[in-house]
Amino acid sequence: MKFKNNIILALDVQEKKEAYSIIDQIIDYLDTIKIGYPLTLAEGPTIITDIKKEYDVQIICDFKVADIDATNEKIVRTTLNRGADSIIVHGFTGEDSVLACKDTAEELGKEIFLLTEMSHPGADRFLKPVSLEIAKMGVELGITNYVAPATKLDRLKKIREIVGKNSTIISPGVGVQGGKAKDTLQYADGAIIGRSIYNSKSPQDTLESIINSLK
Ligand code: NUP
Repeated sequence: MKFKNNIILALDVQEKKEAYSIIDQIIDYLDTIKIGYPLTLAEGPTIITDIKKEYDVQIICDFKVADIDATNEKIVRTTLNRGADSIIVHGFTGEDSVLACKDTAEELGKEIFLLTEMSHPGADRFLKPVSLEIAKMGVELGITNYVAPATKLDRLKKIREIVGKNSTIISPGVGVQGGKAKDTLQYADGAIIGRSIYNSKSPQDTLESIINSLK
């Protein structure tokens, strides 16, 4: 998966009307939208199908799948059948859980992103000690898409070293959480940006200035 302007919009608004209004403002600049629980639980899972029908975009569902293999399989299948192109899954659950996601996505001709370390400060306690191992497990399992934090560039760099230059890394934490798009894109293929765009007075102007800052 490639991302126009190397930016992915995290669309964590909670109303369809607002979601569409934001997409309308950024659609000339971006081709990938990340939808998570905030919008899906507020509007129902048909929102995935609706956005996919209405706009020519790639959808990444950020459901951080973290269950046993049998349940993961159902979550991934249902999400991808709704129209998502890919789904984010946790790695800390281990090999069987992650493989269930990978196999299901492959069967449907779609993709998973493996979440390694997270961007928020709290992740340092439980995830940081194992996140490089999670990335290594991903490589062993043949996974080529990863999520790693824009707020911790040293960790992002290490994860890039582990997953190799041919893997795809998408990176949240740019903007409100403190990460910078240009720094992040030294190591990542896509910067995930939410609040700084959708809470801005002009999502289009904000996005344009972020894109200009990459030059
Ligand atoms: O480690 C992660 N950090 C993170 O912020 C993993 C994530 N999936 N996210 C998500 O990225 C978060 O749920 C939100 O949808 C987006 C960042 O949004 P913002 O901080 O730019 O508003």
